Amino acid sequence: MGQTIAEKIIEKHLISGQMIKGEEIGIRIDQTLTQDATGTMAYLEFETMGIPKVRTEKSVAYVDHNTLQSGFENADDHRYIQSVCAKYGIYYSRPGNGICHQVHYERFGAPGKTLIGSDSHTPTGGGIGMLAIGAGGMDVAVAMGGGAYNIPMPRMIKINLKGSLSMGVSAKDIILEVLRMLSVKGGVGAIVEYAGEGIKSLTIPERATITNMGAELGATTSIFPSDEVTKAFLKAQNREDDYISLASDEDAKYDEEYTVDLNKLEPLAACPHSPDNVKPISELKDIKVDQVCIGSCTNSSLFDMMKVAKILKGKTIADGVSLSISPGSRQVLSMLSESGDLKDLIDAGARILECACGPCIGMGFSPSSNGVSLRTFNRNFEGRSGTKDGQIYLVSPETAAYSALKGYFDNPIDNDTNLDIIMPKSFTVNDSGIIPPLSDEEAKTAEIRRGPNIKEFPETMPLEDQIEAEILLKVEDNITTDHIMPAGAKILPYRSNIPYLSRYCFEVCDETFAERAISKGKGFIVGGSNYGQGSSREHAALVPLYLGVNGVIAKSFARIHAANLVNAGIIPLVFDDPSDYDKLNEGDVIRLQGLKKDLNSDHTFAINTKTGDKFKLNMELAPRQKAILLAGGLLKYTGGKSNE
Ligand code: MIC
Ligand code: SF4
Repeated sequence: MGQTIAEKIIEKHLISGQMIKGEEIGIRIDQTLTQDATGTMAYLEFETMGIPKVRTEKSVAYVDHNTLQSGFENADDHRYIQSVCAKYGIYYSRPGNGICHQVHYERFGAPGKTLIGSDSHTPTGGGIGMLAIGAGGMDVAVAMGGGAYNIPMPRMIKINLKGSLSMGVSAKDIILEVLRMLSVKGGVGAIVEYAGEGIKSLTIPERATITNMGAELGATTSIFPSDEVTKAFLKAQNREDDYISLASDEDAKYDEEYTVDLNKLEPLAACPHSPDNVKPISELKDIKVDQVCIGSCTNSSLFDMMKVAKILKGKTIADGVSLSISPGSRQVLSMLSESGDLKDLIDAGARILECACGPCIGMGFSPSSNGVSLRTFNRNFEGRSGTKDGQIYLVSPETAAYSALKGYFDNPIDNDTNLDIIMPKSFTVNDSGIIPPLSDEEAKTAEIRRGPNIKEFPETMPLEDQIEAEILLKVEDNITTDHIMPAGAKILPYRSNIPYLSRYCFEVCDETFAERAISKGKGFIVGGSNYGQGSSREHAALVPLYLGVNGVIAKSFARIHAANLVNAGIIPLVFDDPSDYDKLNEGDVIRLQGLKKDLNSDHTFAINTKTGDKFKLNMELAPRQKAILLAGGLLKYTGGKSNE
């Protein structure tokens, strides 16, 4: 039987399990990436494994999130990461060199390879035909040590792209349309493959925009074929040798198929506060705009920036608008300065920020009270911008640039600037922002440099047979890891300091949560469906662990977060009957008994000691995950196995 692109890559990398949908498989990982906000923790975890050198083909540590350095904390963490890289054979991408996903596909990614990254937008690499998956830091640490990465074998979704985009309609509008069709839950447990004649006209940066926001579908990853466009891109990056051609077989079987007619597509926006709350720009025309931010790993390529420069050239942004532009990488910025496009951006009134995540993760540039902010980013969750009432709309670079000029939403198709961009035949390659690994000899004497902001991470514990504890918090559907463990300029510097971070846990939902959890010393969280969507931050599991949370009961979980909970030794429990959610209240006490035995039968019965209600909870976990819970978390499980 024919295979999909993803199935071909998985088969080549399969270490354990069978490629049967839903069953756990283990795959060999060729490359890993980390960024600094999750990297410090991932490397602390890697260090506990006692392995002398990474066992991947290539591992890269990027510094792109915490570049504010307002205190010693960030700079110390960066120094720690750099010293770990020197010691363990890892490439170090310095602050200012660019956003991990953008730099990775420019300089390291390769079709047919597997990549896991401690960042949920790692699937950006699918734009060049990589099987690129976001994971928690512990999983990345294990992969760096040569261990398999385990996922349930995904189902396959095919999206046919028909026709070609009209002027002013963008790759961002394609993925927004897919989000409108499938929702933030539509991709859970699936790999999304793009096919059809429409892909030929899409450049690599456009494909990367689409695979990047596959994370917002909840998908395991998204992938494009590797074709002549991929080859030309790699050649232009001076990496032609990394090219292989990759396509699905004609008789490949997909579980779901959809078609997007590019000819009919119009510019779209994801409205507050969810990436799937999508509306046509034509319906938003009268909305006044206060702020426009162009950049992030979704839309910060040279291709995007050149389009923006064409729109802004010779014009000035509206009086009431503040415009920020963060180019995705040093290569992008350097080429913009060579071509003169940078001058057009500056002269139009843009504030040029450094090549980093910046406003996307709330590192400055928070909107004014109730401010309307148009962003080319990928997430518009409540509070993520740094203000609770910021009205964040996710749009294409074209919509962002035209609207910055007008001061109101402006539809790119109502404008006539020629936006045809010819991709360069060769990019300016200057890898001075990347420090390669040391030789084995030099690495022996390299020292790890730890700063005082690095605190112990909480000890994970083996699953208890009986848990009786209060429901500390009940939250609704689609709770994000930004709700559970917020980021932003004030807190992000403390990603290696779990005790400090814990004060802010669930702050957006309930400011009293952390204090109450500490005083009780144990408890449950009850969630709706898709609990833990969004970021891969394992802090959203480690912090609740520190606060004493024993289990999370939800209608369903997002993939990376569920894995992070298990890795941290917290049991994820799923309502067998979702209507039982309605019968639970904060303050109710839940009793679970005989959990260890019940783990074998994939379900248990819980008793609400307040109401006497009995309800069924599912624990459909892979045998490996059950063993992790019994061992007391992934590191203990891995340590135990290596001592066997
Ligand atoms: C995000 O976009 O939310 C982040 C910040 O990049 C996260 C990682 C993190 O929380 O450090 C992600 O997407 O995984
Ligand atoms: Fe950085 Fe934003 Fe991309 Fe996350 S989504 S990696 S914060 S640019």
